[in-house]
Amino acid sequence: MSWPSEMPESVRGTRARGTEGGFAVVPCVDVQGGCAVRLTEGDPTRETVYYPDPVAAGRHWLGLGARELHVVDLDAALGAGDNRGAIEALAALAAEHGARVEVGGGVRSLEVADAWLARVQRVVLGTVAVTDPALVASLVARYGPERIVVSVDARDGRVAVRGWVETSAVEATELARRMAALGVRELIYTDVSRDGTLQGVDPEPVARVRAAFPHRLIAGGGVATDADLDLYERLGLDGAIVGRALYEGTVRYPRTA
Ligand code: AMZ
Repeated sequence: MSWPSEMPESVRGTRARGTEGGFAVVPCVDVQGGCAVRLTEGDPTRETVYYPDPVAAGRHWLGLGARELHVVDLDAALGAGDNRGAIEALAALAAEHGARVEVGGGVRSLEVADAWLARVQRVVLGTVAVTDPALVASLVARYGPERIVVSVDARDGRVAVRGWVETSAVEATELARRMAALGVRELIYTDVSRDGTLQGVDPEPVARVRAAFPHRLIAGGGVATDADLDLYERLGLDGAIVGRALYEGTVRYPRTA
């Protein structure tokens, strides 16, 4: 593996922080039943459809200058089919705009990861970080840490898996440490109980993960206003993935400093 855990803290810190210049705000396109949606607290029955076609959602954010899109196949995460065709079309559009795409949801085998990584820049791994860490390590070894992102989605401090239907016994901070030791260099941390609620950010859990993971850390949700983005930035995060607040227009996009 190219990132031994014995690497001195100072080197890891330098390498990990600020390498991509500034705090990133990444629009999220969640896909369920072929539509671009947002769920409330990840509950598939509490769905708001924002665009009937994910490509239209992508066109909107790319048209506003997005350099990166975070795309989730919710049906695949929930084990209820998939939206591969629609997401491939969205990825093709992003490529035309020179924008980077990361895809998560149902990436739980080498074959699925290989298929996505032939089409998009990065995959996002959730469930397998808990159930199959050896797969995470082999993907990092095969593709390099810049193409493998791990999503730590927590409910009351414990990691939620399989479409957030199950809550594992593993603590978010413990998983963050384990992933760093495996060579993972970017995490997305999501507070499941705030996702899609426009309640605003609870700084404590994310600050604990910040302390546990000395590399690139992105907040996966919970943003309601520009003040939440400022708070994440002050906590030392490298960016935030924003869904409902962007679709509802409660945060500015693009964000100017
Ligand atoms: O909203 C949900 N119920 C949900 C969701 N957004 N469930 C999973 N996910 C996302 C995770 C991560 O990006 O945030 O799916 C990905 C993980 O999927 P998997 O299949 O690897 O656990």
